[in-house]
Amino acid sequence: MTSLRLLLVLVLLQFAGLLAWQDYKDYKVFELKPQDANQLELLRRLAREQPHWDILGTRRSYNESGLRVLVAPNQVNSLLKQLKTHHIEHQLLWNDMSLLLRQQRAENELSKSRSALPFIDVLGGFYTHAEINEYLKSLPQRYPQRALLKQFGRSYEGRALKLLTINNGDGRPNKPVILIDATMHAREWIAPSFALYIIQQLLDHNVEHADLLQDYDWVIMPVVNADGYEFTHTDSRYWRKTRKPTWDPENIGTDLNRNFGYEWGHDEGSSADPAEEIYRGEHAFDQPESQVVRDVLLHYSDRLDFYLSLHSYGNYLLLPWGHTSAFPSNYFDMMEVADAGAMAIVQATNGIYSYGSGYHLMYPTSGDSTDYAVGVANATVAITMELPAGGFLGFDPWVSHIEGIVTESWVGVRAMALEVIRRYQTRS
Ligand code: 0X9
Ligand code: ZN
Repeated sequence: MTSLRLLLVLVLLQFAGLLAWQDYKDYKVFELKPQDANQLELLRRLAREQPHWDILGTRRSYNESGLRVLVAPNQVNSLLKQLKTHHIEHQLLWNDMSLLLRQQRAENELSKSRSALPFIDVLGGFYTHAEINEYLKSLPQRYPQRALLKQFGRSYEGRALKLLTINNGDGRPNKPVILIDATMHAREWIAPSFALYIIQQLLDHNVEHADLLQDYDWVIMPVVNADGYEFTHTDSRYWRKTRKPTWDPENIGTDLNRNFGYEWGHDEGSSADPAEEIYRGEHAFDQPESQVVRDVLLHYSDRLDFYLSLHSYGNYLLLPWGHTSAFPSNYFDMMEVADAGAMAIVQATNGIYSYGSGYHLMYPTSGDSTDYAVGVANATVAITMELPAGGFLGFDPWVSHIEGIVTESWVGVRAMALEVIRRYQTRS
């Protein structure tokens, strides 16, 4: 029966694939091993100049090994030439990405078919935006005193952007707020899974987590970039940006995390070129999805103690600022919060997170959401959490990895929230 089902899923996927799915046939994955800061910088430059080479995350390390680059078959020769010219060590890791993606899709579909909407098994699959919304819609009925579903707007393609507020049902209004969003970047699939896991923890284990809900309301938005995220399920697994066309007919999409209106538009940390993955848009907030996050942040700005934006990957807790090497005035308070999270994780699982300013630790960003949260929306603490890498390119954990990642991450978020509560709860 199981193998018959698997076969059916594979046939259906094959059929769907004919319609839209980019199958990444013969796309190769190379591991690049920069030996020093100069070589790393060179790779970052190449990654920007060669949008066809998806050098995924020119961050400092990938599990302490190299950087991985996904290249189309017709780009392989030019990549190899550059690597040779600059003496950059490298190794072919995978010859045909389509095989892996097909296996991952089959694993996900089979695993998801075991639960029926509106119930979902967060640990048993990656869900689409439509499925997540259906699940979210069911929560206020199931938890009438404690869960409230809100909508601040729609995506460019018209998808409803939902957020859930969770409280302990004591009826006390306007408590200070812990606000979490996820999936600003479409391909970072572990982020919405983790947001859903947090929702389930707070709703189903409310007695165990009474300390988190006593004096605080939680506001959680699992999918910000709904169009991009849906596109990664239906068309192209490694899409990052939104799906709104740009002025350039050749290139669709804007990086939402470069589109926020605080210190927007610097060439250090964002790009004016729609071909690039960090394209910032023509104006700050010219994307409906960043407008929604802006409006949510501003709505809660008089009581926003903690804003957490979930991304992947890299095991980082990144603090503002992204746009300058300087630090916000309460930087060291934020560091204590990050420290609490990192310490809790290392104790629980030996997982290692680095924490500090995003500018210094990862790379500069102009127009990111945490800079806006602190610079304009009055957030006391704002952190970008880069969840652990998974799967082959970091963005693509297997279903079987979800549980390990989200349970570990929850230890960290719980500890950070408790530290925020300990430090700032007098506001309530
Ligand atoms: O580039 C981003 O938007 C974030 N990284 S990701 O790999 N998820 O795309 C990092 C943003 C955090 N801020 C800084 N690094 N300054
Ligand atoms: Zn991201």
